[in-house]
Amino acid sequence: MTPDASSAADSEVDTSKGKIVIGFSQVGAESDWRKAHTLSMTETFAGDSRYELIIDDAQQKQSNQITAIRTFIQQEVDYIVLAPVTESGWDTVLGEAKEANIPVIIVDRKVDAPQDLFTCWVGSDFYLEGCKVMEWLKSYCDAIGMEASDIYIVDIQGTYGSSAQLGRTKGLVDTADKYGWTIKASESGEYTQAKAREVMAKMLRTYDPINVVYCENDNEAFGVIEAIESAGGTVGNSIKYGQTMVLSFDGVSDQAKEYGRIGKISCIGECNPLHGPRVKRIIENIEAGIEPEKYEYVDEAVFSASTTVSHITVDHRTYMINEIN
Ligand code: GYE
Repeated sequence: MTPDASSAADSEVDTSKGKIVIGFSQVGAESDWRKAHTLSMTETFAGDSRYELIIDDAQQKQSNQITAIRTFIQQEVDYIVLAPVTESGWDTVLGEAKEANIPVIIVDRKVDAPQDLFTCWVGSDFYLEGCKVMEWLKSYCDAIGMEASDIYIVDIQGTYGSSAQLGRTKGLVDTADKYGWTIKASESGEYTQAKAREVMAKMLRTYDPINVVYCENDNEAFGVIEAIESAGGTVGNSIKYGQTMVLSFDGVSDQAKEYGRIGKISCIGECNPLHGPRVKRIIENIEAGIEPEKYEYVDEAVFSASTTVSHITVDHRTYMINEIN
């Protein structure tokens, strides 16, 4: 934790210096993406003496997030920033923040609460991310002459009920339906390497063949690769010749980039965690009397080291496939 960031447990917040006090309820630290997201927030605000950032780590529990928000309300913070673990279950506590006249900025995953209960949301289009990676798979399979009937996919899902899981799973399911692919199994790896490894090891014992593993984040991909390799398999693009293809999302950590470069992960749908500057811009606009956009989507790329597919199209928009750097 940085010098200017304090814990929600310190219930006294000093507003006397005229600082803008932000209470940030973070989901946890389950993945490299999440750590980069927290760092983006601390780096953005800790270096700026006009702000005080209070961070609460909810350790994946919505009940902890609700408690943190109630503490922020008691502390009379100026803004609440919420990175919600799941979409549902926020109406009551957001109503309390509204009652207290504290603007609530939602980041990353969405809430399914009525729109008047929060100020705005900024994050990624998770459904689009899923569709992009699956369109890459379609173009790749066409290029190597792989029939739909020869593709056997398993889905290592994210935290159930989170926008990232719901959107990425739907992107997979809709595209698989469109092209007649079989999804043999779906189970949550909870966005962690350890859980994904365990789930994949079980799937390898239960289903045969599996030639594509759709991991809903990079940390899950790391666990999946360990499971496949320790069962004697190899990962890569040569699914025609017995390899298992790993697909994933984020593209944030050095390890994910390295795996992308050497082809252990065949395609990565970028998910951008750098929300600190975006939240700051939103707050500065609100302070200046400018109403923020209700929903702000971040533009994201698709990465693959393979040059077999140069571009894909989703919903009439074309995306170039980028090299990983
Ligand atoms: O992809 C995953 C993380 O909600 C976008 O959560 C986020 C997801 C991200 O733990 O790595």
